[in-house]
Amino acid sequence: TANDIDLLLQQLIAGSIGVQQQLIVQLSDLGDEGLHALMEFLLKRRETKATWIDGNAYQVLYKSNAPKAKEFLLSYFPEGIVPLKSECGIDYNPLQQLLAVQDFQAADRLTLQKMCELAGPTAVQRKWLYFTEVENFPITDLQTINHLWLVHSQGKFGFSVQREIWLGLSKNWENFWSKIGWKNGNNWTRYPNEFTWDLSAPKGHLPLSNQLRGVRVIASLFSHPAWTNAK
Ligand code: UYC
Repeated sequence: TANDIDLLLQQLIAGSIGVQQQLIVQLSDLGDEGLHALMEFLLKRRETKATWIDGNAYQVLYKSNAPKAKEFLLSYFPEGIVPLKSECGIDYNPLQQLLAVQDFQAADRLTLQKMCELAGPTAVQRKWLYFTEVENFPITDLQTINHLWLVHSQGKFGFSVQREIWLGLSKNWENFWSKIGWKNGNNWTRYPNEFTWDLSAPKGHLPLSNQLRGVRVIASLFSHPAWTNAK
């Protein structure tokens, strides 16, 4: 009944993350009324920084075929729940759309593409990055890309997640690669088929950084001020 759903909504607003995650699943099975509660939830949280719980609620609405949900998202969240800020006029909406449907493989490729765009036309042609280019990336853009990954992966994927793991391993690359599933014993995980393109992957598995040309790019990414300067 409407009362039951209202109760679920109240619990969703007040609950711990684990409870919230379950309630979103529950509400997503309750048809239009459940979707409506999720809309209320997103509206209530609009002023605060989006977390992966908001991401979950958003994804349910985004993937549902309910016309009301479509209409709602178009009017209130036409570009998703993460503000797509860029200092370079880069459009991150295609990335948010891939992440909203959790097409992590395509999102991974587009992430590299967007970072090449950040680095400029020569990097776009080259299709990979120099570490010196990464150093000059604007904080805003890296934070936008990272926030998109975080929010749409239940906090599992993103450069900041990888960086925390790497720091926790005293910056030991070998241990880091094993931990995030890029290496198994002495064997590198082969691109693309051996990587795991869904949330069953180890924490920090995505996005990928090809190590073929060494660790300087990823090291530069991890020492970027984006992760230590709140903005
Ligand atoms: N690849 O092994 N990788 C490629 C990864 C390495 C290699 C692309 C990640 C190790 C070659 C992506 C890992 C290595 C190519 C990744 C990994 C290697 C290639 C496509 C675990 C050999 C080009 C986009 C660290 C020992 C030819 C891009 C081909 C591509 C990612 C080989 C995303 C995370 C050191 C030869 N590898 N790469 O950036 O097959 O080129 O496409 O990192």
